[in-house]
Formats: sequence, structure tokens, C-alpha cells
Amino acid sequence: MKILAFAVALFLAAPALAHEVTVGDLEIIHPHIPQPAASAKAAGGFMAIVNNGAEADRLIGVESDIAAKAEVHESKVDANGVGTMEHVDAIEIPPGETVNLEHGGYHIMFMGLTGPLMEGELHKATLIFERAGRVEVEFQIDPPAGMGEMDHSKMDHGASGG
Ligand SMILES: [Cu+2]
Repeated sequence: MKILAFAVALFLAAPALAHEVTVGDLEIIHPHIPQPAASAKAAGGFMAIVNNGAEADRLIGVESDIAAKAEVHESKVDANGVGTMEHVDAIEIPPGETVNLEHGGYHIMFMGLTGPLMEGELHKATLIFERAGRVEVEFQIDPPAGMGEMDHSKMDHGASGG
């Protein structure tokens, strides 16, 4: 019994660290947004999408209350080494593969943020796939990206909350 209780406790604790949603053949792993600066008008959303099926799917849109508009973007570095990003119509999720939405590549762009996003929060959003349809997920607000040594003092403020 003790071992079982321990296993259950582990299972319950896991989603706080890396949550995921499974719909049909798709697994959406840890949708998250690095906490943007308080003055930010936009924020990037990231996750991994696993396609366990035999047919490709495509992420074609995102809806969320946290921003006036959410788009699928791809970051690129041009021939001059300058980073740019552009709106893409879809992200292809090939069968049997994992597509990572990450810094420097595909991401969700939340534009016109409707309010502050604070570390530890969960915000609902809907991912729209061509085959899987509408998939409800929650984006977790993670620590700010690229946080340097200088910022560590801020981590004392309610960092254990939740
Ligand atoms: Cu973008």
C-alpha cells in the first residue's frame, strides 16, 4: 500500500513540472510561455508535438484569451545572420515524429497581450489541427527566457508559490 501511495503521489506531482495532453494520435507536451517582461506586447509559446499515428497532421491555428491574436510563426536566420520571424500557414507534424516548437524555430506568437503573464500560471488555449481538430491545452508560464545571474535575487519572491 505504501508503495502504491508513493506512486500515486509521484503521478499527481508530475503535471506541475511537465504537463501534457493526448488527443487521438497526438501528444502535446508541456505547452509553455517564458514569462514576458511586464511591458511586453507579445510573447512566444513553445511545446513539443508528437504524432504517434500513421498520417501527417498540421497545426493550422491557435486561439487564446491571453492575446488579441495568436499566430503560428517560424524564426529564421537570413543570409546576413539576422534573425527574422514570419507567419506560416501551418506546422507539419509528420507521422511517427516529434516536432519541437522552440526558440529559433517554430513557435506560437501571442500578440496584443491582454494582461500580465506571471510565472506558475496556467492559461487556456485551443490548438487547431487539420485532422485532430480543436485541442484544448493550458500554457504554463515558465521562468523568463535567458534569465541571467543578475536576476537571481528576484527568485526569492514567492518562487515556491503554487
Ligand atoms: Cu514570432
